[in-house]
Amino acid sequence: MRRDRRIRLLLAGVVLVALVLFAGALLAVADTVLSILQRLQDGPAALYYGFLALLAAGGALAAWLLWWLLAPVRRRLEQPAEQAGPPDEASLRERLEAERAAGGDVAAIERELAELSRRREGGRLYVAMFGDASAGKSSLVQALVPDATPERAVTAGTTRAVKHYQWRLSSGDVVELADVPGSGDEAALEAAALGEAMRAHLVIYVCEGDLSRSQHEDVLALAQVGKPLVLAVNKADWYAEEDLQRIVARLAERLGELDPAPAVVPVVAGGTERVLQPDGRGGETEVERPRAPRVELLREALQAELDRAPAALDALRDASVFRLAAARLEDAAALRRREQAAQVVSDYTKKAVIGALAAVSPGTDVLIQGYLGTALVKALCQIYGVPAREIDIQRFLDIAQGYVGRAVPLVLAIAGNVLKAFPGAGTVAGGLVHAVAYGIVFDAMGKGLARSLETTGELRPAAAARKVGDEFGEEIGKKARQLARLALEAQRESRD
Ligand SMILES: Nc1nc2c(ncn2[C@@H]2O[C@H](COP(=O)(O)OP(=O)(O)OP(=O)(O)O)[C@@H](O)[C@H]2O)c(=O)[nH]1
Ligand SMILES: [Mg+2]
Repeated sequence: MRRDRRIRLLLAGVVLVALVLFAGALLAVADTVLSILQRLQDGPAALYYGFLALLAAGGALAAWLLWWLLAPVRRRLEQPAEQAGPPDEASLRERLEAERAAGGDVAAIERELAELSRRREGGRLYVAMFGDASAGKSSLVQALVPDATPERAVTAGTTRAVKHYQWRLSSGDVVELADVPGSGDEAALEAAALGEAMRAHLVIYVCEGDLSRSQHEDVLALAQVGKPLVLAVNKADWYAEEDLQRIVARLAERLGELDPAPAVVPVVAGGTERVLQPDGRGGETEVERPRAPRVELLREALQAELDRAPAALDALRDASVFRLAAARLEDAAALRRREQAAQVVSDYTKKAVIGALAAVSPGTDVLIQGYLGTALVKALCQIYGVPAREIDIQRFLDIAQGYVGRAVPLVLAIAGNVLKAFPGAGTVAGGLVHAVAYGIVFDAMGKGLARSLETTGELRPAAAARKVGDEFGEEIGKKARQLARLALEAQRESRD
C-alpha cells in the first residue's frame, strides 16, 4: 500500500518536471518562430509570402502522406453478379460444360435450358402468378380462366406445385397462365414459385393491400431482373372505395421509382360471400355463394403489357432464365467443391495418420510443415480455383502451426483417452496416440482452410489459419474415435 503511494508521488513529480520542461521547450520554440517571422516580415514581402506558401505546401504534403500511409486499404470488390448483367447463352453453356467436366451435377441446369428451348419452340406467352400464401392466386387463375379449377382454400399452402392453364385473351392469343405455390412458409415451394416467375414473360404479383417489407423486397427483386410486372391488389371487397383508391395510389407511388413502374390494379378474385335470400315463406335465410369476380382492370393492364413487341418480351424472359441457370450453376459448383474438398481432407487425414505411424520420432511440425501439409493446401486451392503461391502456403502453414501447437496437449489427451476405450488397443503406445493426434490436426487444417477458401475465394494465410484454430473446438471427440479406429486398422494391417 505504502509502496504504491510512493510510486504515485514519484510519478507526480515526474509529471511536474515534464510539464516544466515542456513549457520551456514551447516558449523556446515560440520565441524562435516569432523571431524568424519578425525577421521575415522586416525583409522583402516576396520572401515572407514565399516562406508561408512553402510552409502550407509542406503541411499539405505531410497530411497527404499521413493519409496515404494510415488510411485503411480498400480491396477492389468483385462486381456483384446483379451489376454484371445476365450471362449470355454461349458463355452460360461454356460454363456448364466446364462444370460438368469438373464433376459437378449439372442436370437441373440442363433441364432448365431444355425447358427454355421447349417454350421458345412453342411460341406461347407465359404469365405466372406470384405472391404470399393465401393472397388469392388460385382464385385469380379461376377468375381469369373459367374452365380452370385449381384448388383454393382458406388455409395457406393450398397450391403445392406449379400448374399451367391455357387462357385465351380477348385478342385471341393463348397464354399459358401458371398457378404457383405461395411464398412464405416452405423454402422448396417458394423456390419452385420463383423459378416459374423467372421463366415467365410476365408476373402478376398478387397481394391483399399495401406491401409488407418482405413482399416489397420480392417485388423489387423481380423488377431488378427486368421482369415485367403487374400488381394485383386482391380482395378489394374488403375495402371501401375511397380506402381502396388510397391503397392503390400509395402502392403506385412506392413502386414509382422502378423502371418501368408496374401497373397497380385492384381486383376481386372471388372467394365466397354470405348473403340474405328470400326463403319462400316470407322470411329470409343466409346463404353462402361465390363472390362475383372483378378482374377487368387486370385484364386491361395485362393486355397492355403483352402488346409489347414479342421479341422484346422473349429477350427479357431469356435473360431471366439465364440468370436463374447461372445461379443454379454457381450452387452446383459450390456443392461440388465442398464435396471434393471433404474427400481431399479425408484422404490427407488418413495419409497423416498412416505417415505418423511410420514416423520414427513424433513431432507435429514435421508432418504439417512438410510435404503432406503443402500438398493438402495445394489440392484444396486447386478445387477452389485459387492460385496457391509458395510464399502464402508457407505463411499459412507457419501461422496454422501456432494454433496447432496450442491445441496439441488437448488433442493428445483426447486421442489417448479415446484409444484407451478401444478394446483392441492394448497398452496405448505413444506412436498410436500421436497418429490419432496428427489425424485430428490434419482434419482441422483441411476443414478450416476449405471454409476460408470457400468464403473468401483466395488464400489468405492469417484468416485461413484462424479458421483452423476454430476447428479444434468442433466434434473433436467424435473425430478422434473415427481416427482411432483407422489407426488401429492400419497398425494391424502393417503387422500382418
Ligand atoms: N374476400 C375475398 N376473399 C378471397 C378473394 N380471393 C380469394 N379469397 C379467399 O382467399 C383464400 C385463399 O385463396 P386461394 O386462391 O386459395 O389463395 P392462394 O394464393 O392460391 O393460396 P396458396 O395456394 O395457399 O398460396 C380463400 O379462402 C379464398 O376464398 C377475394 O377477392 N375476396
Ligand atoms: Mg393457390
